[in-house]
Amino acid sequence: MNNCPFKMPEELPLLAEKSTEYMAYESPQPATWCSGCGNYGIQKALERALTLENIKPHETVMVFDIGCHGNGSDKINGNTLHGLHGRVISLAAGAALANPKLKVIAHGGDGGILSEGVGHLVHAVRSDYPMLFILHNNENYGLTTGQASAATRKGLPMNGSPDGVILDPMVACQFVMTLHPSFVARTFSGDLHHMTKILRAALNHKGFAFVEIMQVCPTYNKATSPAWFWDRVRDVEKLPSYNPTDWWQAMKAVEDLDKEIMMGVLYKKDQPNFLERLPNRKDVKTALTEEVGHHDISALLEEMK
Ligand SMILES: Cc1ncc(C[n+]2csc(CCOP(=O)(O)OP(=O)(O)O)c2C)c(N)n1
Repeated sequence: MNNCPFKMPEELPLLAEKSTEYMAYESPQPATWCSGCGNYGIQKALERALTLENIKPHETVMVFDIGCHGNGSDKINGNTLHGLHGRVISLAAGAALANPKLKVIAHGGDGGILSEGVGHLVHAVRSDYPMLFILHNNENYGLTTGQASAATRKGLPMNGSPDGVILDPMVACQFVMTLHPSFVARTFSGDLHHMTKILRAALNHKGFAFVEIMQVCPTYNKATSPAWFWDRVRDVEKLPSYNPTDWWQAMKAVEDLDKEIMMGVLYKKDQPNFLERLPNRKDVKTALTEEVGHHDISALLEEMK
């Protein structure tokens, strides 16, 4: 068992040179998460990934769902906003389609995204909207104090289900794989280096990049801990014959969340994204936001009287 697995991140020297830019994402707001919460690392990894990809705060739109992770909206500098619980993907997709020149990043929890807003996830994957979506999977509804979500492990006593959860958990990556996505990745909130690498890959994907971050929740999720994850996570990049363009191989890799948890870019394919497929946007160089004009409709309104 590896309780304190220190890894020297290979981006560190590069990041040191970029320290001023890295600081551009720092917000003056104090963090309000519990001690040991995975959200600290996730936010830091995102700041690092954006900096290393030379994306400036003003070039981003970061949309947060309602939840513990959503409290990150004022803890990072950039164009940030909060949506309705479970509906973050549709809000972010609107921004991504209106102005594809911005880097749109949506954050959601397993509670809101795998239940209330699951329909939005389904159609965002099918549509291949040009955006990054980060699933903060702490396997419970954190902000409302630890109720079972669709991702909570079977048998675990939770607030609201003290005798233990009676259903099998939904495996988020497996569910997304069935929708024939263009990018699926999984990483772990305890591994800043791996999260940064995966978020960088996702930021470079032109369609809907689905990134699940297995997130420790020391307050409400007693099933997993950093040590529990370190014992189980396996990087597919280190497997001799892993091919992330092989849908069947990815389907098999994603299913186990108990013994060997596969991490990395699990599946990707290149295809025209939603905007590239739209016939009426073909060869259009401007963004919708640049095409907004003022139109006088008073005559039309008069006609309708
Ligand atoms: C439509 C709607 N349903 C429920 C709520 C109450 N609510 C707010 S946050 C939250 C829990 C969020 O859990 P999750 O999405 O997993 O995010 P986490 O807090 O774990 O990061 C709930 C149930 C709400 N605000 N709106």
